[in-house]
Amino acid sequence: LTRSVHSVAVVGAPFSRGQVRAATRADGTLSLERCHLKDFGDLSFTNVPKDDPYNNLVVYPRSVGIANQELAEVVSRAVSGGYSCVTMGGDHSLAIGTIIGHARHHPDLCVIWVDAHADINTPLTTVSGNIHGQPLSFLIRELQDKVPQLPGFSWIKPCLSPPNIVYIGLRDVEPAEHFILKSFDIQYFSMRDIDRLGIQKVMEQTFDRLIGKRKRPIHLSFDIDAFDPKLAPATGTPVVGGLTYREGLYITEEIHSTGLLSALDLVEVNPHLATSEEEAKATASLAVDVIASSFGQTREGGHIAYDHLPTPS
Ligand code: HAR
Ligand code: MN
Ligand code: MN
Ligand code: MN
Repeated sequence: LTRSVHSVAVVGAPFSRGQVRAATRADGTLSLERCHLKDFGDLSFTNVPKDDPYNNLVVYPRSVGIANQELAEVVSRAVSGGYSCVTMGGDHSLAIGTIIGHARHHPDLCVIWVDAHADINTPLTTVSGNIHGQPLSFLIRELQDKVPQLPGFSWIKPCLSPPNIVYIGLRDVEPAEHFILKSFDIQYFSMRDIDRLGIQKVMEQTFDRLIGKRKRPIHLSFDIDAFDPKLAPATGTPVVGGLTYREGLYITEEIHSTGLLSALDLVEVNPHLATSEEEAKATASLAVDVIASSFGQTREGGHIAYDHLPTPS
């Protein structure tokens, strides 16, 4: 049995300025079977002093902008070097940098966004002011006449179009976000859709839409808050009624099976928000399971140690 080996780059991106509460890279080491791991280390970001809110509302625009610019460089280097790039966050504003960096090498990429939230507010529709609720608004070409340029964002080149994005797991979508999803015909599978269709049909329809006509690289942006808060309590904006462990891992197993996964963000894991050591550990180990499963760890078991049976003599 031959099994392909993946070269995986791991980037730690402890962003926290896309939201008010701090977030960090999940603790612990990552090891993946059948993968060559290259640790690109943790990026150290410069927090820009005097980073006044845009419109008195959108917080830390310059810090988020520059951090993403640096992250885009690293991701684009990793992907050009033949690696699949895993970025461990950090808040979801980092997807601005990872997707732009990824798209520099693979302009035809598609995005599967697994999240309780749509993260598609514009700086003019946001209520919270947090940029982690807005990343997709900066990335979608067709939306740009509705998006003001934030300080620190002038380097950004939007690289996505609505047909190349599918959401899974939504259950906390604001009115303006819902309006955007509907008017730009962006496909989403809410938790209600998962209840209706089952996760298997959801994945079939996701792939029909994104890679049915043409194979292309997949960028998986996985927000740990897509899971039910019972499973992933150590996160900033938990929402009841989320993915089960089995649904979550089915998503990543199916994505691995396509052979097209090219970059993965694992975001919003924040051990500081856990109320106990167990909560922090459970959330971090769930994040590791998501990553491992995305790169080929299966629940039915892999036979890495066994390629023949002992024979009685
Ligand atoms: N929609 C809300 C906002 O715009 C909440 C966003 C929460 N974001 C994340 N990322 N945790 O998914 O602020
Ligand atoms: Mn998110
Ligand atoms: Mn979320
Ligand atoms: Mn594989």
